[in-house]
Amino acid sequence: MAVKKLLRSLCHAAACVVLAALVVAPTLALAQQVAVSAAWVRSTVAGQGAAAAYLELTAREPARLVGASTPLAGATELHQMVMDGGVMKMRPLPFLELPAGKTVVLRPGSYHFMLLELKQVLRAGEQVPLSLRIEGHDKQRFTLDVRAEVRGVAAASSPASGKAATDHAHHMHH
Ligand SMILES: [Cu+2]
Repeated sequence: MAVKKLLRSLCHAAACVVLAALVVAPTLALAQQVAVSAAWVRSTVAGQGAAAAYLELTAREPARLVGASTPLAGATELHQMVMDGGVMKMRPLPFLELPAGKTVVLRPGSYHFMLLELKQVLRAGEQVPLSLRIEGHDKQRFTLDVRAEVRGVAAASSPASGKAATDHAHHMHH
């Protein structure tokens, strides 16, 4: 029994070392290939279930922004604002291309992350941890951790509550 247990733990240790070599080392190198700046999230009021997040990315090598997550939201979606019959609407995007050397800006009225199922009110001045998922040109994915500052902006002042209001707030942000 003891030998079997020891073998199993050795196997796990070996697997960990291999994983660390395969995943962690390239991740550190890859993370330096994309610079993130000006990250911010719109503040919310009590009962509001969604908030938009914005930031700027500059990739050294061609890459793709494929998603994000934060412990403060149940889900995070990448969105794009589009004109549809004269009305601005937003739609989910599977990814956003990050051309080499070009700064891609997520800003109000354009690309943004939508933080959904918010677990708390986001007050101006607070920080929201965001984990950005990026896919390198070699299809290897890695995570970039950034902190977004919560900013109070007039458009975020609509009072809202409940599920219906969450959807309402979702659209009020744009
Ligand atoms: Cu949106």
